[in-house]
Amino acid sequence: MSSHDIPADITNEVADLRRRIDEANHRYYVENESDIPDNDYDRLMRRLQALEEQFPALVTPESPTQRVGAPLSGEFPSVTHSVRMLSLDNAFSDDELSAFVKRAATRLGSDPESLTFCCEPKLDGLAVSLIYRDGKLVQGATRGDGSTGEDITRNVRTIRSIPLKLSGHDVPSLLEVRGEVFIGHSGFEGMNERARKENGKVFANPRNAAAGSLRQLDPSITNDRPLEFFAYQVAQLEGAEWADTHSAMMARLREFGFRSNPELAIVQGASGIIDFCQRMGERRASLDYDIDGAVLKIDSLAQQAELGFVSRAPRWAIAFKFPAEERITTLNDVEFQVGRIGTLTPVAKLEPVQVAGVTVTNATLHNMDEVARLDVRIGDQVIVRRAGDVIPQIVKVVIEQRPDNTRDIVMPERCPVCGSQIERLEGEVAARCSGGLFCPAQRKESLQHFASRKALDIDGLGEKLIDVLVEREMVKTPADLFRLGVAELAELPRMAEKSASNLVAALDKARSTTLARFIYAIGIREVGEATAAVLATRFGSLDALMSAELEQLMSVPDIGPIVARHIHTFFRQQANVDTVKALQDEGVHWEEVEATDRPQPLEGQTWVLTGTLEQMTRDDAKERLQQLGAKVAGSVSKKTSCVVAGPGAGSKLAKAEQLEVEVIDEATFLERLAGYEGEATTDSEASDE
Ligand code: D41
Repeated sequence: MSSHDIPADITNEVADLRRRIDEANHRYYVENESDIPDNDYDRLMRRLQALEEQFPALVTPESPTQRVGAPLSGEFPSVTHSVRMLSLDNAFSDDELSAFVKRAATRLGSDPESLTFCCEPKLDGLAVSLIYRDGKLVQGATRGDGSTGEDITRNVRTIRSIPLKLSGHDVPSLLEVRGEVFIGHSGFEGMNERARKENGKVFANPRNAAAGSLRQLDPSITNDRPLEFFAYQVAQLEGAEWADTHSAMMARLREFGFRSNPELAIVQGASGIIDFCQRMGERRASLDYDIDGAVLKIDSLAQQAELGFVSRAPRWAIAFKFPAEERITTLNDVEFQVGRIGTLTPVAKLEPVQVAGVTVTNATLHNMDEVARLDVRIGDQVIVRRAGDVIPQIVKVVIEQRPDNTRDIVMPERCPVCGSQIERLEGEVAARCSGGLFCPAQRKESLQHFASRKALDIDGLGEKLIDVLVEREMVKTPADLFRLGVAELAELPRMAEKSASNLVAALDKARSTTLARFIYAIGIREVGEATAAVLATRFGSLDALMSAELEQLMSVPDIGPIVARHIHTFFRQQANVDTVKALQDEGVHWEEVEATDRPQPLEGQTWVLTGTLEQMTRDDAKERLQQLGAKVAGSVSKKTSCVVAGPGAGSKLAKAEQLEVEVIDEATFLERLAGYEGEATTDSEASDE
C-alpha cells in the first residue's frame, strides 16, 4: 500500500501524534519540565506504533518511534569534517585570561574592555557534530582528530535532547551543529545503580560512561544510557541568514529545538570573563553535570572571522581550566610496593574519596624522604589532589586534625613479597629488596617493563596476565615468554584459544625490534628510552656495548659516571649476559646500525612537544627526535631549541613566545624530520661503502 491509499484521518492522526510526542519530548528533555503524565505519553507512543505497524508506508526516519535502529556490524565508518573541528587553547589563571583578551584586542585594534564575550561552563563530555539537511538529522559524528571522526549517527539519534527534525520556521537547507554529549550526575547514579543490580558494567565517572555509551555498535544499548546534549556552535549554515553574534546563533538553535547551556552569559572585557570563571567555580558543585572549567568566546562573528585561528585553535576563544581538585580523607594504612629493581615504594591506602570525578583509594608517597617531608602518619587526615587524569598526590597533612592514635610509617626489614633482606644504599633515597629476580614482585615488574610499549611492545601481555604467569612459574625470565605455547596459554583464567594465539602472534612480532628498544627493555638501572637510543647509535651493536669499558661509556654525551657504572656492572653479571643470550637464541633480533661518533643532526638541541599531534603519536615524535640526537623536554626554557605546537597548546606556547623560542606547527615539523632523517640515512649509507 502506498501512502496515497491511506485514509486522510489516519495520516492526520499520525501527524498529530508525532507532534504531541515531539512536544512532550522537547518539554521534558530540553526544557526540563514535564507536563504530561507518563501514562499519557506511553499511550500516545503505543498508538503511533500501532498505526505505523498497520501502515508501514507512513514510517519516516524522523518519527519518534524510530530513534533506535539496528546494530552496526564491524566498526564505525569514518567521516571527514568539511569544516575542521578546532580545539581550544587553555588558560589556568586570571593573568592568562587577561593576556588572551589583550592579544585579541590588539589584533582587532579595539579597546580590551569593550570586547563582548559569550561564556559558558566547559562540560567534561565528548564533542560531536550533527548535520541536518532540510531540517532532518542526517549525520552525527565524533570529533576524532578534528578532521576525521567516526560516524555515530545511529547512536546520537537515541539522544532525546537531539531533535531528529528541526522545529520552528526558516529551517535552513544545511545546518551543522556542534556540541557536547555528556551524562549528568543524576542519570549517572541511576545507570550505575541499575548496572550493579543487573551485574552490568559500572563506570568510574560520567565522562567514561558517556564515552563508552556513545561508542556502542548496538544503538539499543546507547538508548538505555542517559546521554544528554548541549549545543555550543553553529559550524555550517546554508539557506538561512547568519546572525551577527554567536549568542544570537545559540538563540536560533534553541528555536530549532536544541538545548544550550542555561548558564550561558554575555559579559564585557577581561574583568567580565574573570568574574564568570570565578562564579562557575562557585557554582560547580551545585550543577548536575561535571565541568572542568569555562569556555569564553568573542561574541561577534565578524570579530571571530577577523581573528581566525593558529595551530588549530581559534584566537577568539579560550578554555579556562579550574585548578586541581583537593579533598580531605583518612590515611588508613601504608603498603610497600616492590618495583622492577627492588625499590620499595610506600603507597598510601586511603579511605575512598571522590576527587575530580574518580574514587581515589591509593596515592603514592614516593619514598621515605617524602614521608618525612610530609610528616605523615597512619591515621592522619590528609589532603589529596588530582588534576584531570594525573595520578593522585598527597599534598599535606591536616596537623590540626591529627588523632591521638596515629602510627609511624616504618620501612619493613624484609621484603613484603619474598622475605629477602631490605637494603638501604648509602647516598640513595630508595630502599631495595635484595631478592633480585628471585623476588616475584621484581620479576613481574621487569617483565612488565620488558613488554611495555616503549620496550618490546608486546600487545596483549598486560599486568594481570604477567601476574598469573609468574605465580604459576610459567615464566621466570623474559626469554621464557617466547617459549609459551597457545595450548598452555589458553588454559589460563580469562584466556581463550583466540586470545592465546593472538598473544603468541604478538610475541612473534616483538621478536623483530630495534637495538635501542632492546637496550631499554632489558632494564639497566637509570637507562631510560633516551639513553638507550643514544647508546644504540654510539655503539651500533650490542656486543660493542656489552664489552665497553667505563671510560668509553663515560665519553658518551649525556652519560654520567653513575649511569656508566650501572651499564658496566649490568653486563658484568653472568645472569644478565645469560638473559641477553637466551633472548637472542629465542630469535629476538634487530638490524645492526652503524656506530657513529659523528654529531647527530640535532645533537645538543632540546625540543619541546606541546598540544595535540595529529599525524603521529607524541611517543613516535619523541623517538624520532631522540634518534636524531635531540633531547625532548617537558617544559620550555631559554635553552629550548624549538617547540612543536599542536592544537590545544597552552602555557608552553605562551612561554615560548615570551622567550622568543622558535615555534613550529606539525606540518613544518614533519618536513624538518624528513629533511634531518634524509641527512642521517645518506650519511650512514655513505659510510656503508
Ligand atoms: O563545553 C565544552 N566542552 C565546550 C567545548 C564548549 N562549551 N564550547 C566549545 N567551543 C569550541 C569552539 C570555540 C571551537 C567552537 C568547545 C570546543 N570548541 C571543543 N570541544 C572539544 C574541542 C573543542
